[in-house]
Amino acid sequence: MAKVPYQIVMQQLLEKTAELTITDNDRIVIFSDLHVGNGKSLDDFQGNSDLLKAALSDYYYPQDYTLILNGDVEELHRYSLHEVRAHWTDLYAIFDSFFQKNRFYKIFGNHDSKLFSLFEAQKRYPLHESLHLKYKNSSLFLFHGHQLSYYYQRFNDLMGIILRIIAKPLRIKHYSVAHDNHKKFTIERRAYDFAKEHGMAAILGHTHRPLFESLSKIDTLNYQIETLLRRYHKVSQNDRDKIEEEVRSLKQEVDRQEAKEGKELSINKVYSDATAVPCVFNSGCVIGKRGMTAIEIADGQIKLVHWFDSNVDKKYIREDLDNTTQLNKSDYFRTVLKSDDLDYIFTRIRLLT
Ligand SMILES: [Mn+2]
Repeated sequence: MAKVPYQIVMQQLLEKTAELTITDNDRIVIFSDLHVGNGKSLDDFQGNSDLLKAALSDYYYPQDYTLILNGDVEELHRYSLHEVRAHWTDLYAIFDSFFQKNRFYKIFGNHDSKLFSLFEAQKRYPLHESLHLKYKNSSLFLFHGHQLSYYYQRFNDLMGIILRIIAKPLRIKHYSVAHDNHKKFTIERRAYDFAKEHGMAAILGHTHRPLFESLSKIDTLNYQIETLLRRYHKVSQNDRDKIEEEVRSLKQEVDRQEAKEGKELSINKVYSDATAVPCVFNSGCVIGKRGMTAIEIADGQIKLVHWFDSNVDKKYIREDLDNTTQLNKSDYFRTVLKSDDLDYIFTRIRLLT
């Protein structure tokens, strides 16, 4: 079959990528889409900046994690690199501490792609377009994700101009693919096809929608509902009442999520007649209203985690005590949303592709 442009772009990306071999002793944390600005009121990063700094310096750094930033770190469509670096010196000091220990990788996205054309000395850190993590005989391929869209390849420079000229004076906050469900889906679907074709796992950002094993939050909620409904007829009346209650509350959560995000197109729904291959992961973003998400790889496992400030969000403290831990004595918490063994995931990818 003839290759379409994004497949050619992705193939080249894979061929020229930097490689990093990891073992069960390595710990990796991946954040993407920080969109760091100038610290003023329109800076999308401002809201969770203290949360990120605390998570990095008080949790990931002391636990020997390697930090990977998977694109859209600086918001250079709106701000100059100079004003970003001048304001967030403490954040760069934290990046420096990881870098000095040789535990720092920076990948660029579409909002910070300007860095690529700078002289090495101006970049501050080596800059990658992608990173190939080799684990045993398996591969995790990290890239920001804008490479999967024609639109961003062709019009990225124009978008920068539009944001500077129009959005900034009108005080429009973050404008991105994050708000367009169809664009998100196209990118996820292409990531899925690419990863599946190569028998690898893809880890991206860009859409701001967290994915784990190719499933979104709504997919996961729907799976939970399915599982409960299958059990319903096999259990006692007493348990049925409990199941009914649980199903109603999950359904409410699906409705809330859809009201917020719009009805989503999902990899899972398109492939509803087949089993979704667990080959796409997305770290979400750092600039969420209720906190930030990240992907962790440690001790042979991969996890999707959510960090939040208990003054902003109490949901997980109420509901998910087992998976939620407090950061020292701060107001910050980390909750594990999903986790699985890498060996199990790669066995499924191998057998299902
Ligand atoms: Mn992006």
